[in-house]
Amino acid sequence: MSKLHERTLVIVKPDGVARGLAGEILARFERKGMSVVGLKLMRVNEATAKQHYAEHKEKPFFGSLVSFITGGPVVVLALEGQGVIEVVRGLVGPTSGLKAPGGTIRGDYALSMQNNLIHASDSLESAARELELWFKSEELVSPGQGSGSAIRPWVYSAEDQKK
Ligand code: 3AN
Repeated sequence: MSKLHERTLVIVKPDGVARGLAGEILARFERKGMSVVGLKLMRVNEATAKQHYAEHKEKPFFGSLVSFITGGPVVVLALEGQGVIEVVRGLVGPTSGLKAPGGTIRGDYALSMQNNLIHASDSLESAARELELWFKSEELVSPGQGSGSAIRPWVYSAEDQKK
């Protein structure tokens, strides 16, 4: 697949939705030049939450993590663009809102370790697994067909577009 079509999964967690920050968070990714290829507001059931956080199942905070994310609606995003997995993690910032630097989403809007507004896939493997868990294939648009297609020639150089 073209490097411009790398995809990642982002979840605006219940604290972000309840605080009315979903639009603000989405706008940051749009302004960076990324393309939205999937977007929905939904309630998460316990089974999906447990699957999503499977790597943390032995951690002491697992139960609280699952009840937190199932406790209110979330906004789920699939984003596409060059290097998006790493770039989104950079924009989101470190896990704790207390430590995340200003300028990052968590640094600007969160003051907690658990209530840190947002989840973002951390590798190609987890992005593939999480996109499949959260989106049906018909809910995602084809590569290159997401939002912002008109600005793509300005976001990417001619060299980038050959990748
Ligand atoms: P990140 O979301 O930065 O990748 P992970 O994958 O280490 O962080 O943790 C998943 C989620 O678990 C975090 N977003 C946070 O909500 C929660 N979490 C992580 N560590 C703790 C902790 N020590 N206490 C409470 N919640 C935690």
